[in-house]
Amino acid sequence: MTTTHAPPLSRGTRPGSGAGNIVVLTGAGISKESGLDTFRCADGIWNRVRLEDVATPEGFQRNPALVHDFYNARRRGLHDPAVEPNAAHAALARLEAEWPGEVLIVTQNIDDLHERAGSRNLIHMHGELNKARCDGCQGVVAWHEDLALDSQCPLCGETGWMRPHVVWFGEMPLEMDRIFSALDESALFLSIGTSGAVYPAAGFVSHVRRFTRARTVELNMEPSEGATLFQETLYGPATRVVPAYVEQLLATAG
Ligand code: BV8
Repeated sequence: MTTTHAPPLSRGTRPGSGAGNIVVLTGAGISKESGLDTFRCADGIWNRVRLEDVATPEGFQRNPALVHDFYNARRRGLHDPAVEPNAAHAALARLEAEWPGEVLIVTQNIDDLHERAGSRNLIHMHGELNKARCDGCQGVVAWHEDLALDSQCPLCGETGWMRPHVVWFGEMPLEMDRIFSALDESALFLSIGTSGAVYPAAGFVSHVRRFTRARTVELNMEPSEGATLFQETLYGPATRVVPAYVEQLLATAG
């Protein structure tokens, strides 16, 4: 585990001074040790399937059955009893419960491991595998089994309009206003388990540096594409570095 430390911040902006709010961005790396694949690692999803075919509206238009198969396989994988929240998810749920200020998790992940670990203040900016959306009535419903072209919308009764409630490339991520409001009020921005390859999430650290005095920290297996933008970095498996960092943070809580 390697660590780089910036000079201590001036008093008042030091996280843990009581009122400091924390925004935590997570990516696929936080779920890796729970048995879920990442996207860009050597054994990642985008090395097995083209994102243009399964994670774009054009791909869905071209071959909806292929896209349904892709997300059905991932949804079934998520429901495997062996797939459970890990110590990193649990540490973030503890941080939310024990930190004196607000803690918001903004996850790029579409799995439900943060919720299952106990996190409540959570935004899935790229959608959720356990939800489906009807392109007919725009209704969003819980969905745990396979989706297909002839799936019926439980809200409007139409068939042929159901799709995964997932944000594809070229689509607007969810709850962006709420995310930027939280970033603007943050005293600490943590980025965990993300390659920093996908925008607008990858741009959050630049936004925080430009418009706030928040401390920026990256916890990852290896330097992300935005690593140099972080004042502090800790590298190693999330189940090791995240609990250690949360422990240290709570020890400083005012
Ligand atoms: C949009 C679907 C605008 C769900 C995904 C500049 C500004 C704005 C947009 C763009 C821009 N430049 C380009 C764009 C377009 C595009 C984009 O960013 N393209 C990239 C490829 C350049 N962005 C978009 O299209 C976004 N939409 O901008 O809309 C708009 C404006 C007006 C009107 C309409 C629209 C939408 C982006 C969302 C796309 N959907 N997924 C799904 O199938 O899951 S993104 C996909 O990548 C994943 O979902 C994931 O969320 C995301 C990021 O991946 P990571 O989570 O970081 O995973 P990755 O594998 O890359 O990295 C894992 C990391 O973990 C690694 O660093 C690894 O070292 C580490 N790790 C591994 N093991 C461990 C570990 N760390 C700790 N412990 C371990 N054990």
